[in-house]
Amino acid sequence: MVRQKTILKALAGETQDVPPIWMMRQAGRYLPEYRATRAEAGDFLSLCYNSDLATEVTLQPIRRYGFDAAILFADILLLPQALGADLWFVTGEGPRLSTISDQAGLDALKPTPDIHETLSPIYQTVRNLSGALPSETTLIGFAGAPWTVATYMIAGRGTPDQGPAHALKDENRTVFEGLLARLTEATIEYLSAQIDAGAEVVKLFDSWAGSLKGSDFDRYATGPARQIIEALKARHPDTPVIAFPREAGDKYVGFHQATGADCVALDNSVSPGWAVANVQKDGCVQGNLASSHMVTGGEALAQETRAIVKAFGNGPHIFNLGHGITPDADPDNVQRMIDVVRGG
Ligand code: 1CP
Repeated sequence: MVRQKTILKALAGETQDVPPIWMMRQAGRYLPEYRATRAEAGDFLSLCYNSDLATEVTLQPIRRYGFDAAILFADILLLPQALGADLWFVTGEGPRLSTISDQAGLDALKPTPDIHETLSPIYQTVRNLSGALPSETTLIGFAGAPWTVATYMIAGRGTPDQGPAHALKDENRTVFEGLLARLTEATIEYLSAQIDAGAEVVKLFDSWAGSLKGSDFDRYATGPARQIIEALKARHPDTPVIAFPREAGDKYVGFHQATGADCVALDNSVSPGWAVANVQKDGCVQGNLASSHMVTGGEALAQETRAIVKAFGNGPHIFNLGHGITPDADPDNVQRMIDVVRGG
């Protein structure tokens, strides 16, 4: 009998003495070995589409820290590119895309089955990783949730308040909802192909869910997540799904049932005590240490890590940060966090 992987146990609802741990953006600029491989690739997108180098950077944090999960190295904005949007990254600023604002722009997107042509190197990375990871390490695939991806496609860049996407929603609901429907359909195919290639778990990142309020949240965050998870479960009933409706606040309550997610990932704006009573009662949760501790370290890092492990310790829990680790983080602080979680 092969012992089941710790991440899969947590996702099956098991409470463990030591929670499994991985970290959002664990392959990233805070690691010197990542910066070296990225320099070799030339730029960020070339790194994403080079299966050998993307495999290498995915493995780097596993080698250095022995995390319980590896997350495929790619980006949520590759899907819009596969649908026909122009995409480039401005150094020091972030992503830029061609924008969609009307029916003609929506109609110009490529048909869903065509996405696999652009995304085939990503599936190759997943296949490489399936063969290369240690037997105890779980491979996580991912995609952006339709709302979050749409905010970038509408604005053409990252925005602090998702203003352009909210404006299109209010001014031309048909185009806005049409775009979300196209993204929902394409995300199902993209994640399904990652699972076929060997992803053992998939995660849906709704990084900007928090700016959807009231019934908008239900329609544009919960609704698409439910549709995607339903379709994935019909095809891949044994593959767990993690949903991350970041900054959902009160809307975290009931998100497991409303979407069918096996695990709900928590940002660090919710307190562990509240989340235990209101969210973990429904199933596995992931999170939620503030990523700033990876910069500042010290006794506060150890104390806060211990408090999170303790608070979530009576139910299924995957230890993680509340958002991605930042480039200014100290790699030694990551080791310290892991040592505390594992009881060192
Ligand atoms: O210069 C570099 O090397 C680029 C930095 C970088 C990295 C390391 C970007 C640009 N993307 C990534 C990888 C990435 N992105 C992963 C890989 C796996 C891992 O976690 O190690 C994942 C899962 C993502 C997901 C992603 N991309 C999200 C959702 C999660 C989140 O952080 O909220 C979002 C919103 C993006 C868009 C994006 N890509 C990159 C940047 C800087 C951004 C944010 C842009 C913005 O809103 O300003």
